Amino acid sequence: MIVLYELTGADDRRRFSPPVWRVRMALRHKGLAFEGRPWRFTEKETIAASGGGTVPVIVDGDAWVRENMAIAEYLEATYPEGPSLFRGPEGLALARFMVAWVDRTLALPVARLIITDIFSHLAEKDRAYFRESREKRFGCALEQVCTDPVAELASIRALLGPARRLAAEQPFLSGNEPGYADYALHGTFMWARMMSNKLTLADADPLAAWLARVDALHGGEALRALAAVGAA
Ligand SMILES: N[C@@H](CCC(=O)N[C@@H](CS)C(=O)NCC(=O)O)C(=O)O
Repeated sequence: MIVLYELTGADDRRRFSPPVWRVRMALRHKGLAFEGRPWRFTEKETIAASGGGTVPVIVDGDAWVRENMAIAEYLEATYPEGPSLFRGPEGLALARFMVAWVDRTLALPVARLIITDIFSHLAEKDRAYFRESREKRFGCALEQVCTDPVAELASIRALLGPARRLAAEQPFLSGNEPGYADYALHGTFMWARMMSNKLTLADADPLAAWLARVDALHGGEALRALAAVGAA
């Protein structure tokens, strides 16, 4: 069975990595059986055979695959019989764009908004590593990273504009059916909601309806995970 290493907080059920959520949804989408294995920042040696120190990592028989987009493409190529994540080369291109857009545009501001909440949910053994590495990245104490959460949230909502426009015109970012382009953005909302209550959408926001549609997919995979940690 495929193993997926999943970044977790102190509670094993608090799986919060955005790219890992993309892969979890992709595995469900393709109907593949897998075991999600809790992994923490300081357990680098456990995934060393992947050639890197970040998750997602999957192990499928002898194959170790890392990097969410590479894993999605691996799953699509290796298990063509399951429902497609891309539905052709244009869908693959859209998914690649969506991954790049989310990673380059949204990851940093969302991290700023929720960073102290992330810290508060981490396992004790991960805290010093997280504080040191993120304070180096942001150039200040975690507590100083977001001085104006109201302005940060407004700015994130504005950044979501292109996805909002798509969501107003079609049920999924991938079109009439969900695909990896949807999971690319959905992972960010899983990250935020598993760890914090600060990333909210207005009720009338078309993205709120889109999020509810993706949350309900695959037997309510996302909803179950949120409920398990008291987040939904
Ligand atoms: N480009 C990678 C990014 C992976 C990544 O940065 N993962 C984070 C969790 S969201 C991680 O494992 N970080 C380990 C660390 O910071 O030491 C992908 O999309 O798979």
